[in-house]
Amino acid sequence: MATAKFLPLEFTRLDETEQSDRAGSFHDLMQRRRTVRDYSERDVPFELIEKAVATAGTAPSGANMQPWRFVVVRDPEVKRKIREAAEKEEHESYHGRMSEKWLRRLAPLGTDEHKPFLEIAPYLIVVFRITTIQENGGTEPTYYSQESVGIAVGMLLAALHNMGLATLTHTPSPMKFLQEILGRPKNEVPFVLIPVGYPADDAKVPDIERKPLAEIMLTV
Ligand code: IYR
Repeated sequence: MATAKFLPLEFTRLDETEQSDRAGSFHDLMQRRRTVRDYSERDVPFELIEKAVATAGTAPSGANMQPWRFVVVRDPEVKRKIREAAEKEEHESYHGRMSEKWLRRLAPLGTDEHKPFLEIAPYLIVVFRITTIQENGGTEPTYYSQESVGIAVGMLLAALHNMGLATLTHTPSPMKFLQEILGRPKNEVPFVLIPVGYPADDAKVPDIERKPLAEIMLTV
C-alpha cells in the first residue's frame, strides 16, 4: 500500500514535429560533448555550477533516497592537496598497479600520472555515493546507489555541456584521499572527480570515434 500522497502528473504532450526536432537537437548537442583534459584558468560563474548540481539532483534514485553528495571545490589550496594526492596514487597506478592490457588500452588517450587540470580548472566537483543513512536511531542502507549516482553524474555532465562548459570524468584510484581531504564521513564513498571549466585555447582531444547506432542498439 502506497503511503505517499499522490498528485496528478504534470506532463506536456508534444506534437511529433516538435518531438523529432528536440530529439535531433539534443543528439547534436550531446554528440559534440568531449572529455577535456586541457583547461583554461578562466573563471566560471558559481551560479552555473549550482544550476548543474541542482539538475543532477533531479536524477531518479533507488527508493528516492538520492544517495549523492556533490562537493564543489574552488579553494586553490584544497585543489593543490587533491592534485598532490591524486598524482601520488596515479604514479603508483601507472608504474605497477595497472596491467599491461589496461595501459595498452589507455595509450591512445595519452593519459599519464600528471594531473595539472586538478589545479588549473576553476572548479572540481567531487561526487560521493552515500551508502547508508541514519534514521530513527538506526542505520539503513541506500538502494541501487551505484546506478543512482551514475545516472546523476550523467545528467551533471549533460547539464554542464549544455551550458558551454567542459568536463573530465576523472577517477584517480584509489580515491579514499578525497574522503580525507574533504572531511566526508565513512558512509560517503568517493565516486568520481569532475574538473569543470573552459577548455584551454589550444586544447586537443584524441581522434577517436563513437560506436555507430547499429552497433550499440538491437531491436527485437
Ligand atoms: N585513473 C587513471 C587511469 C585512467 C583509467 C581509465 I579506464 C581512463 O579511461 C582514463 C584514465 C587516470 O585518470 O589517468
